Amino acid sequence: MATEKQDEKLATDARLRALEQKTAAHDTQLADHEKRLDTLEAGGTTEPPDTEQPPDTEQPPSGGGSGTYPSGPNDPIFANNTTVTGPVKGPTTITQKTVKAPSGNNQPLIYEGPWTAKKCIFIGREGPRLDHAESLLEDCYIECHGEGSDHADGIQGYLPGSGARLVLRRVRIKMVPGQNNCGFFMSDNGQFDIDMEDVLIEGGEHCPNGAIWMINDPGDIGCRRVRYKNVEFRGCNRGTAGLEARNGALKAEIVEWTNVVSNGKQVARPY
Ligand SMILES: [Ca+2]
Repeated sequence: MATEKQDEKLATDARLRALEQKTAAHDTQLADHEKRLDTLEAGGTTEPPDTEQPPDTEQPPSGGGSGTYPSGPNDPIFANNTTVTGPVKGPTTITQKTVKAPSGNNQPLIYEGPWTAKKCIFIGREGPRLDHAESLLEDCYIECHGEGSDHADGIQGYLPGSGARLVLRRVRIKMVPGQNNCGFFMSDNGQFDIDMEDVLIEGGEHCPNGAIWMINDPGDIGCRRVRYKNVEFRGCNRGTAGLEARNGALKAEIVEWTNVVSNGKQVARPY
């Protein structure tokens, strides 16, 4: 069971990571400026500095994604849902629930797996959390936006070394403007096994770590296995559809790569 202290540590760790990323970006910019200054002082000319890519402001039309995920919170499949106040703690199975966090609460809307959610809506500051064993989202809509000092994720994986597995079938994740981190964030050496079919993750332009982040570093393997079938990412700006192995880290095993779309374009299987 997570304690408040553990939760505080998660929030602190997330803030530290965000600051480290900002610091690294500033170091790169500073080095670039120094190099240009050296060149100018030596009588040379320089190109204008690299500018960051502007965020995506338009949502491109579906570029071949499945289209079989829920259309939104008003999709008829949710017509008989009953509302519950989160967070929901597992192990548990919930069906036809609309889970909302109480005011002021930024706990994951469902966590302490294994958990299963079918025909559910999750709306709040922090989406479902993958931690233990195998969890399933089927016919679900998730909408998140962070507040205050949050680092909100549509779905996050957190439990170092857990090796937990998450299966998504017909799931739509929407990040709306706020204090967000990422649409789908697997990190902290969770070594997760991710299986997605008929999934849309959008709102990456509202997240500093994009629509999906499953980037592996040595000693920090967020994802060890992935299956993508009919998945679409909008505003994705990290790795190849979220995947990257940096500095010789383990490459995630790709079980299947079918119809992977990022910002309206097919993404080729990287290896
Ligand atoms: Ca988070």
